[in-house]
Amino acid sequence: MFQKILIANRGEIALRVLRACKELGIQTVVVHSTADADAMHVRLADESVCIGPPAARDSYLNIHQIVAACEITGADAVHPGYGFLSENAKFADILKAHGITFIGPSGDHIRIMGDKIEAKRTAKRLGIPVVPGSEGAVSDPADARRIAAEIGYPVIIKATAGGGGRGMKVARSEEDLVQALQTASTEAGAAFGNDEVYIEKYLEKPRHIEVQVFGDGIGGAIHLGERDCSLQRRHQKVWEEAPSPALNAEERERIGATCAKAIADLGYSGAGTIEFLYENGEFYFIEMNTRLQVEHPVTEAITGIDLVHEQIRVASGAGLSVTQDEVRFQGHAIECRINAEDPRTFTPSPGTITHFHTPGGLGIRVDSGVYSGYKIPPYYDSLIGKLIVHGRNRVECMMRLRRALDEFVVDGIKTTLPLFRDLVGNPDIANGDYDIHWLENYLADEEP
Ligand code: MV4
Repeated sequence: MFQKILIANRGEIALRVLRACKELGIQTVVVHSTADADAMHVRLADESVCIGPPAARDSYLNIHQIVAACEITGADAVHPGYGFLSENAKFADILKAHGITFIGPSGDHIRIMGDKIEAKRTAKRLGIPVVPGSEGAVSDPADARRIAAEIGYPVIIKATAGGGGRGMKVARSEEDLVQALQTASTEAGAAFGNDEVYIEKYLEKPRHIEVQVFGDGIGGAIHLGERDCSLQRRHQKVWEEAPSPALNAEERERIGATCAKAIADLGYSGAGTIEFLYENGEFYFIEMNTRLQVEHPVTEAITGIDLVHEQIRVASGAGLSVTQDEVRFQGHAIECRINAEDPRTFTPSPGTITHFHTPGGLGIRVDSGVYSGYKIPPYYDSLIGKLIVHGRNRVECMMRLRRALDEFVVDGIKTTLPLFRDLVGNPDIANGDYDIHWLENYLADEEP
């Protein structure tokens, strides 16, 4: 097992990883920017190293500074959290070259999944159902026309280097197609330095359902069920739940088993998330994330498994602490992302939190690094905490969530809490009746 882990992140996830390290009796080092000297995880860590100014590119994204911090402190592993360097293949490779363990998959597996065409080709080869579309990149308008005619309109054009919704264009007819191809390619070139695009059948009203997988690093793999993350705004998840209100036990078992087998065959190591669009009872692979996700606590709630413990175990060569047969899904969990933002316009609202009071009681978990008197710096994303609620079933979970939201106090800044107080009372949400467009439509209708 590792002696000392360096946490290359900030905010609630840095604290989350720190807690797992403490439970495992592993020494902790945190790296932080000058803007984060007052952060809770910096206070709680055994050691801390200031690695640069506020701008992420000069601190949390500065590979050389982080490697130097490892060398100085003698850390033998790095947990990257999510965002920042968590899906940077070069970072994984450099750490390895320095004899430091990257707590995550190999650089090669990160690279494959970072290329959306390569990811899709790999998924298909491994028996995962994919969205019908072009086999690879498309640049010739004549090829595009032929492929689109084959799969049928509407189609969507996506950037190979994209992901997270950037650089996509929908074409509803052959007349739109050539223009969409041109625009998507130009935008992709400008945004990612790679103008390659591919074509898929456009699904009109799918749900976003993702499967949590874990490769044990020694040839095996398990799945931990799915999360429904359909409630998003501008490709930012707002509310996530497990299990998905749309799936039955048989569908869950089938897609889970397919994903676990694929991950084992790939020889993948560590936590992963296989993202699907789900429509009319069918799953369609879109992307795979090779990191721990923000919404991992809903999976922890329904399985009782600590995903960060498992990541650390697997990275150290100890394998997983559970077999697939030992995984039991219990009850229902919902996560609300509490952002320092205006609840209607989502404009960031940094500043000082004058009062912070979190809800408690049975089935309530709050993951947050903030406290009364904490000043939210303006340089990073606006997530200040996550409320995760667990109940024996979805109805109980919703009752508890409503109560917990009433108890939650964050004064001094604007937060998205009022949005969740609205959502928890909405009939569609109560019924689990929503797709990937529901929230944007709801917000558009609510506008004054
Ligand atoms: C799609 C799609 C419809 N059809 N692909 C957006 C983010 C990226 N991960 C994939 N995305 C989509 N891909 C096909 N073939 C619709 C979306 C999409 C979406 C997906 C998940 C959650 C929210 C979304 C919002 C708009 C569009």
